[in-house]
Amino acid sequence: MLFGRTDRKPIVIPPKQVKEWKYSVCNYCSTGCSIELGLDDKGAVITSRGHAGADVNRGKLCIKGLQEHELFTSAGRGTEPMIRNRYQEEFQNVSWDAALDYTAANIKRIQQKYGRDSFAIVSTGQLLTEEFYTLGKLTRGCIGTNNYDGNTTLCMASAVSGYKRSFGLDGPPGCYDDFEHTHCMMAFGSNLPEQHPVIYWRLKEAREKRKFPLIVIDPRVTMFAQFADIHLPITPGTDVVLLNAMLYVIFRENLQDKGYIAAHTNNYEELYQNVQDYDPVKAQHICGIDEDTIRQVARLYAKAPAAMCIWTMGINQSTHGSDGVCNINNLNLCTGNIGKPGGTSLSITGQCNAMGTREWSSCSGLPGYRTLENEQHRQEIADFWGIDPEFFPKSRGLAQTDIFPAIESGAIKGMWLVATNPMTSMANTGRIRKMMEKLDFLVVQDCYVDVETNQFSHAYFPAAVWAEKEGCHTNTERRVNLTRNAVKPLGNSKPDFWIFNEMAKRFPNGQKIRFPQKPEEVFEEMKVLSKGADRTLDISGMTYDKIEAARGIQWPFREGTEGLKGEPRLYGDGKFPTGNGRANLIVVKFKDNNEKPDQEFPFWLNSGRLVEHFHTRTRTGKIANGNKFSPTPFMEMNPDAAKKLGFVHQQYVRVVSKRGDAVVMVQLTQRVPPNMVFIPFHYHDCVNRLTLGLLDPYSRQPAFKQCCVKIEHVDQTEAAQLNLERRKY
Ligand SMILES: Nc1nc2c(c(=O)[nH]1)N[C@H]1C(S)=C(S)[C@@H](COP(=O)(O)OP(=O)(O)OC[C@H]3O[C@@H](n4cnc5c(=O)[nH]c(N)nc54)[C@H](O)[C@@H]3O)O[C@H]1N2
Ligand SMILES: Nc1nc2c(c(=O)[nH]1)N[C@H]1C(S)=C(S)[C@@H](COP(=O)(O)OP(=O)(O)OC[C@H]3O[C@@H](n4cnc5c(=O)[nH]c(N)nc54)[C@H](O)[C@@H]3O)O[C@H]1N2
Ligand code: SF4
Ligand SMILES: [Mo]
Repeated sequence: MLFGRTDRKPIVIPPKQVKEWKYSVCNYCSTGCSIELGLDDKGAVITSRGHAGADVNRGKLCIKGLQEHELFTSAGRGTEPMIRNRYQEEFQNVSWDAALDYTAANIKRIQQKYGRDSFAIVSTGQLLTEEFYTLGKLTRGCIGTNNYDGNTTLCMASAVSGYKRSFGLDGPPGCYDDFEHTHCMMAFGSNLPEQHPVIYWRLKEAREKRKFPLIVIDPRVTMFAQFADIHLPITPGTDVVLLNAMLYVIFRENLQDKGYIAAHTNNYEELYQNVQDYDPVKAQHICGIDEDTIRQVARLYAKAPAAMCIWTMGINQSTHGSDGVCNINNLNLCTGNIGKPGGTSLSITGQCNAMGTREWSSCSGLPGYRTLENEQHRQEIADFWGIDPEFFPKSRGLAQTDIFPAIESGAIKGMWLVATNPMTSMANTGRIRKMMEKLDFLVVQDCYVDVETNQFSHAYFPAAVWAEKEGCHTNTERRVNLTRNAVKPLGNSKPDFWIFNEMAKRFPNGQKIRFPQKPEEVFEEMKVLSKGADRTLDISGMTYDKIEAARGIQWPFREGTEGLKGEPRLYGDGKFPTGNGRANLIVVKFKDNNEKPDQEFPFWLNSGRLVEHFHTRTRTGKIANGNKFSPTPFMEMNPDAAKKLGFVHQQYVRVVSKRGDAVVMVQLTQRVPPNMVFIPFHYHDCVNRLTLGLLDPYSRQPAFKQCCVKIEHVDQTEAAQLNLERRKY
């Protein structure tokens, strides 16, 4: 009874009398699938389908996209603004004006008493780009706090930082079409078939046409690893060592692209010297991949006419995240594999619009990849918005992972959380809870009133979701795509865009800066700011209608461009925005700084995702069958390790780290090695009670995937009871 479905319902295929189809883009992962929403004659969304004419997904959707139309009326949606004086009191439903006034007054009170930066704003990768730009205007231009960041620090920050260090600018240089041209692919720390199923389908199709080697680097035998030609079960956190050892072999055997290196890179000598310390004979003992395999893979990669790397969280979420990205770029620069068809570094982005926030939200700088450190950029934006440039800080403030500790130390007193759920998604949630409790004032803006962070809030703003709104997303391959407004926001919930506009009216600069009433007008503003021959992120040739007609357009797409096709790749001309036009080869050294298994805590704790769930399950936990595939928090464990400790399949256990404990059900599988366990991070009060989250020094991204634990027996009846209690969906 405890495992599996509790309320069985017969499968009923609903009659689907669609009157109209509305164009949209999936709001989960960054693959960027085009979805058509089917509306009945009363205007209700009753079904969805993948858009057959979209280049990205060509009619396909994964399980999450197929069920996404059920979101609009799913359980737990927030429909009324609410406020309270203390976080343990009862909430009161109030009007939007009252909730906004109350929040604005608290922001001002805190800023006046403790300084502007004492109020923090933490956002997300899941709003529409026009909303990000508007939030940036509000935060940078009106509220004026420098402690403004997004959950992309938990996600893509290392990729951003690595791109900037290597190429001078953020932005993935490759695209999905590269699969059609490559002769060798290395995939680092990505479980593509589960986490980006439609990108995987594109890759699979390309490999069926033209067999090329796929090398998957992952400590687990993931689904992706099972489909690979070569699987490298790397020791956690040591990808940089493998890459340095590959470069050692490539230089030793003269396989590098000398012409490309000479014409288009800086710092080759230093890189060459550094990798001399990473002879595979030595490196194999650190990264766990034997010396012959390292040589074989290095030769395969360097000799391929075009070779590419993709990567996701196995690289980014590491104390060497930014360095790992730079080292992937080093490999590609040294083999002449940047900006050519099939030869590239392509970060697979996480959230649907993590790219949009990087481009336009002003989280780490100013709109359109401008920086706070650059005086000219500050002036340009101040002039465009009509405010004094002195209102802007002259360098970036804290990242999300530094904002939370600043609550602990007393520097930050108030916070606005927009579309993120740190009580479940940040490392060491026991500590995060204390920080949340310490806040003088917290406002939570989320589509779901039952989101865990709301337990600690003083004000709650019910947000509209997905196609209740209108605007753009940018996907992994820089493709800007459009969601048309299909339905009205549920109840009294409002688009995030509207909420930001209304909040702006409550600050003096909100009178000076223009806040357009329609997302499309905001897009026009962004186009103006994106224009310029020296700007890579140029969207000035796009319009909503063109985007919809093309089913998404890749940037750069400059004003006057004929047709509907943007640039598929960046840096094809070998010119990089670094100052002297050359890419930087970055010296990467391995520091052995992770918490590692020892006698007391003998297992590596790894964490990640499942295909049927998205993040903290505020959405997928409540719709269709998603929750029925994995109803119980579980842990993958190797059968040999379990046998030694006397655990059997489907037994509950307590997992303990130096931070806390979590009760999970054991799933015995050879997917993980005997010294590792893996727990999906979707469940509240689960894996992030255990994680350490050491930070990458450049990107401030947490190493969610490396720490150590021990495993203990628990009373089965008690554990089952606990599990029932926390199953709210
Ligand atoms: N179904 C579903 N899809 C999603 C999401 C979701 O929640 N659900 N979330 C989206 C988001 S925001 C993101 S960021 C992406 C994440 O997409 P992925 O990064 O593909 O997913 P994860 O499962 O987090 O991690 C990938 C792999 O990294 C491996 N790994 C751990 N440590 C190391 C290491 O040291 N080196 C290497 N090479 N690998 C390591 C893990 O074993 C794991 O299999 O997925 C996106 N897509
Ligand atoms: N242990 C471990 N922890 C991890 C990871 C891991 O691999 N392991 N991965 C990390 C990564 S890569 C990520 S990206 C983070 C994700 O962490 P979070 O961002 O905290 O997770 P989500 O559940 O996506 O939270 C998004 C919230 O936004 C709400 N929402 C959705 N759409 C809208 C909207 O349009 N408007 C508003 N206002 N709200 C909306 C949702 O209901 C949800 O509550 O987790 C990180 N945490
Ligand atoms: S692959 Fe990603 S974008 Fe496509 S339907 Fe699935 S979750 Fe949505
Ligand atoms: Mo992510």
